[in-house]
Amino acid sequence: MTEPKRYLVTAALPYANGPLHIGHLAGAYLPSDIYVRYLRLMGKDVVFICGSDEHGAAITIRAKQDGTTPQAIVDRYHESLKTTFEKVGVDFDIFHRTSAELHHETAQDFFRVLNEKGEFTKQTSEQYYDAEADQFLADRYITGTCPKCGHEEAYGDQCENCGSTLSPTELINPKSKMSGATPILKETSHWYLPLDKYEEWLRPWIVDGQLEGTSHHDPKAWKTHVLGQCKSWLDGGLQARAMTRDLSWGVDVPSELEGAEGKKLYVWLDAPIGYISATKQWAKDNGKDWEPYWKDKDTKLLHFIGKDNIVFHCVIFPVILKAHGDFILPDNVPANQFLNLEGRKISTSRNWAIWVHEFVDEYPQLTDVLRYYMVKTMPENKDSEFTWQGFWESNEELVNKVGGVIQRVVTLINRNYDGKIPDIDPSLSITCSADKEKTSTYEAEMKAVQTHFNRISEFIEKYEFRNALAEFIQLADLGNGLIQHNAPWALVKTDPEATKVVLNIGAQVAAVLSVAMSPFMPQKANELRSILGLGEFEGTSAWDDTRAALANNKALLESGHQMGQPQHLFSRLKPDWVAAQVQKLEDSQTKETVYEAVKETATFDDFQKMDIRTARITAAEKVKKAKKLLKLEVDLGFEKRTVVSGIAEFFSPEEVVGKEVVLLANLAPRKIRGVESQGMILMAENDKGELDFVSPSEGFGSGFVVR
Ligand code: B3M
Ligand code: ZN
Repeated sequence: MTEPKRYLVTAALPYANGPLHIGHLAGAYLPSDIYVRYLRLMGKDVVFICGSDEHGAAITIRAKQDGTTPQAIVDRYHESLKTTFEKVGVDFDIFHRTSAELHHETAQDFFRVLNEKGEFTKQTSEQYYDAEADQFLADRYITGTCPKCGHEEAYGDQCENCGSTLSPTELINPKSKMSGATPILKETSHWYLPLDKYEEWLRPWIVDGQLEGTSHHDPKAWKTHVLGQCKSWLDGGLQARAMTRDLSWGVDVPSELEGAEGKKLYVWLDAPIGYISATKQWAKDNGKDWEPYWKDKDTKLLHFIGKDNIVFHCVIFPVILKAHGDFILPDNVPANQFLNLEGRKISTSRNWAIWVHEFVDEYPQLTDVLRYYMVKTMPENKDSEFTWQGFWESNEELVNKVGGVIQRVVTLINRNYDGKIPDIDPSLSITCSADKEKTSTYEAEMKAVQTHFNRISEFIEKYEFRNALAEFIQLADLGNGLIQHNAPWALVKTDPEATKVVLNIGAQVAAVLSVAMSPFMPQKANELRSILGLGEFEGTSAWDDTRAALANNKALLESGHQMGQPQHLFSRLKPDWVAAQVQKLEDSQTKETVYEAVKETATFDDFQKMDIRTARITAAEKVKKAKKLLKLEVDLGFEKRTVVSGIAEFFSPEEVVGKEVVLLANLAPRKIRGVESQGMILMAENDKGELDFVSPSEGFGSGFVVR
């Protein structure tokens, strides 16, 4: 394949219905940001597109929950997402929004073109309708039991538990998300995109990468799990999919079309077109032309997404682009899988999540450590897991390995040579392993540096960010090993010339590290640049320059170059930090209510056997040596009973005297701790194990039957 002339990189448009959590970051935003930062440092022409997805059920349902309007929701979260991305260093060229007028126009134009070309079919069908909310229930407006896996909270378009694509009528026990009502079926007509019609070219394009008249891609470069998902859809047979909805929030179907009234574009039709409208807005703002980025076959188009968005980016959006004509198709869709958190699925509703804005506001100095750890545990090919222990260990690794080599090199160069890179005799040999007999030279070590650096590039270009990071650590290890084996603080007394070689290489390693870490940890990279007396990266092609320098045996820091003072790039975290973070997570989660299953059916006769009476507690005392028990005197009006009750952990004797209760009066007497208990007070127990009395209203009277 020829070298692309330009790159267009998109990251999935997050719904503007809530803040960003670490799962989002690991899924689409960090990998795309790293890739783009790398391309920029290679001097490539690249535009990095994102924005908020402001339509769809996610927004309207959130508005309903919060008792506000969809507009208020999207305004709030668009801003919040935008600042969060800035704070965590995800550096889009534009963060647009799908509620923008330019987007509505762009999406409607697409719809018109497809309609005029006859790409849609119009179909009438029965769909679920919520009579209470007066609304049709497509997609996420409806939930029910998944017919494939039995998950009870499956959506009308997808089951998040098993990943199946669903349609609302497949759900068992469907329920409206708007009112909780059981929906009825009602007729409605919509514009459909017959996906099966495009199978003929979709298969060869996805599987072989070849497609006449459009850009090609290398199918070998696609991730196995992405290709696998695509193939399974194709094998399952594609079906027509409705591209419009009966909704009040979204992009209007162009009003001149018959039957357009009350119809909106399907959110998954409008959202990916959001990439195009965002590019248009970016071009407008920067005096550029948007069209080559979307239409020129020399553009490399990449969509970074999470795995639940694969079908939309690999099948539906390509069909829309191709059906429209003029547009190129994605070269790759490097989707990531899901990130779990401390052994469980991330859940926004249960607040089992780490919110990015909260973390970066509380620990701004750890932002890049977060990025580093998120890459280390990135779900590139399978689901992975974030743990605070893992975070802590990653920080240690940065302190020991990356911080370690830099700190020692900078300190020793400052101490021995006033911070100036020493001039060296490259023919001298130095130690390169624990075995002192093994020697190396400046040139050989710099070759090894070059190999690591180039491998980092190769891995990034293959979207293998975890491997790239591992290679980066190996580069730091090379520097550490050199310092370790030569002990320049001692060597300087016996062999000052060899010491210069060791520290010179150490300085070159530090300089290469500053470049190599820049896509992953941009803030720390710039801090390191200033320690080394180098300028910031912004607007430079530092990666390509470094590559060229290493290829031409050119030093990155020339002899005599003045570096700055040593400074700690990373700091240790206390060992109890992990436990504190885990505790915080546990404490902040909203617990899901656990209900006991209803017991086996009892007949009315079974129930009739019980004699339950209203009663009043007239005396109470603790039962000795029994934490949980109170001995109660209970008045039934016609007689008094002694009852032993396991409520002492929740009620004191003083509190319960005078309480009106209900008593199972014909329970066979039993001895408890030597006291005969003549009945049982009925108590309610919640899912936390807390007890409360079941009581008639004050003054109801004792001895009466409960039936
Ligand atoms: N808003 C879905 C999601 O966050 C979505 C992506 C749109 S990309 C065009 O999962
Ligand atoms: Zn399922």
